[in-house]
Amino acid sequence: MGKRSTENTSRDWRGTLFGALAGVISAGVLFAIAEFLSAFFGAASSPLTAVGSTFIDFTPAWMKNFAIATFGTNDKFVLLLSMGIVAAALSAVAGIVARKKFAAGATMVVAFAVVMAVCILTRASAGIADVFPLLMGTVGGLLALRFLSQSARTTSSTSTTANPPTAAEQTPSRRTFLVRSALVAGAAVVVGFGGTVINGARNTALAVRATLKLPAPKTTAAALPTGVQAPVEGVTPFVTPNDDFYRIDTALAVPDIDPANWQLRVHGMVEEEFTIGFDELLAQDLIESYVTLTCVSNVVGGNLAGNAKWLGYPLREVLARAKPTAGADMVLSTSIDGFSASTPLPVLQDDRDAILAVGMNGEPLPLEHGFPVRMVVPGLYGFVSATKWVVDLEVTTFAQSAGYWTSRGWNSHGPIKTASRVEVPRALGRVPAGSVPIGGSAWAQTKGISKVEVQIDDGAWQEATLAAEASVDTWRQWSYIWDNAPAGTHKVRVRAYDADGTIQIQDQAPPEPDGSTGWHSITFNVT
Ligand SMILES: Nc1nc2c(c(=O)[nH]1)N[C@H]1C(S)=C(S)[C@@H](COP(=O)(O)O)O[C@H]1N2
Ligand SMILES: [Mo]
Repeated sequence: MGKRSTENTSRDWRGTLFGALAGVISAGVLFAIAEFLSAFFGAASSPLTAVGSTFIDFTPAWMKNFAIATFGTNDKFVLLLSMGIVAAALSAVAGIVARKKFAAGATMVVAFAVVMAVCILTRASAGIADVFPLLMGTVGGLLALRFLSQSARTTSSTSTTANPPTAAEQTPSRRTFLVRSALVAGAAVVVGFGGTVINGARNTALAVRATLKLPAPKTTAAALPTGVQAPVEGVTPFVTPNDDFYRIDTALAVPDIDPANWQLRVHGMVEEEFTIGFDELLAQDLIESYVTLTCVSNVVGGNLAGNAKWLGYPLREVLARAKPTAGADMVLSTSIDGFSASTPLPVLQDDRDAILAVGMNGEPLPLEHGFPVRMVVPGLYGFVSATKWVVDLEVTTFAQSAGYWTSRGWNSHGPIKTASRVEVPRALGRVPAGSVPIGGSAWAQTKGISKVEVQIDDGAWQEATLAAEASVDTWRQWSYIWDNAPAGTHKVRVRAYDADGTIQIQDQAPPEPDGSTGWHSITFNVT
């Protein structure tokens, strides 16, 4: 190989790299413009949100399961990161193609834009105007691609001809390309960042929530008995602060609902169809109660559970007003973003505190937890009961209709299974020898916990001390002091009994399709 051809190869390689860079930066321009404009057109017009949401909706149950089990409440971050990587790879290819033949690369970009437009238009709350930001972004992205791919093209020599590259095609153009790339990329970052800031500033729900005063409940929650918190340092707080409350939903962009425009439609198999607005809802007799929410995706020992003091209006009153007709056995609740849950009708009519919640731990619901109104139903996993941003209740039948996750492989009815977990010591933690405090939580919502037992290594099961019970709808803490713990690696296992004396299921089962089972155990070191 002569020196000449080696140079050409390295120039080709560099040209390809520049083409790829031109593609990625142009995609950045596309998304920056689209996200910026979506601040004015509404979240439904954001291509990133629409593509991600569409992806979530088509995610098979096993993958959702895997994502939540692996990434927990970081699942959305991982999804966005993966989307970013795929988008970068595709746009790099488009850039490489565009450097050789602009029309071909541009066609690829337009094809991606069409796919994104379909994602936008098929979302629950989208209208035709919602493709405008994407359209403008695509125009901007194509202009950037043409500009940058031209610059990238001149950086490689015209190696197919015998003519040596002219000076203009060589050294200066490499710098030119990099400078132009940096300028375009910088502009995209500024526009994208500006869009994020404006988006935050234009969030109506956030602004309204900040000054919203909720009425006092007609029926207040009984004061927490002393001793609901097990006397072991490191056990989960009995009441979960709102900021620490687990969040699980399919909403990539948190719905921005102005309570002034919020309405709940109650219809279906009822004698009295009606809609209720936010002010009217607040004017009803509200009740307050502690309820522990649990996610069906929680693995044995997992932390997808939280306990809060909820304020809201009993769903049994809502249904009493609507008067379900004979044969109805389910209420399909739907959120503004299209998520839905199927709740057995009798559960919403019995005397448990199933509510349309407006308050959480003394504040209006946080945006991520359903502002302005969500459902909270003691005893059922969230996926069949806890619809956030709820706007529609349809009284129907299980035979006729199905909730969001039910049509994706999960059960239609979702009673919470009795569970218990060890929280202290931490798994693989180190504790000093002697008297070792052990503690955790257990739950059997609507029934209550009657007994918790622990087993150290392979010893006999010992009864733990139960903390005070706040209500049968909340979790209950337990503790156990292991005296004279010898140094070494040890295992502790826990199991709970509900109020009927039924023992928690021992067989290990994964969350899908109706909740995990198994006795939790952890290993720790006594030093
Ligand atoms: N609108 C909407 N509501 C939803 C969901 C959702 O994806 N969208 N997820 C449900 C699930 S699976 C659970 S476990 C609870 C979680 O409520 P949290 O995020 O307030 O803890 O919300 C439920 N309500
Ligand atoms: Mo869930």
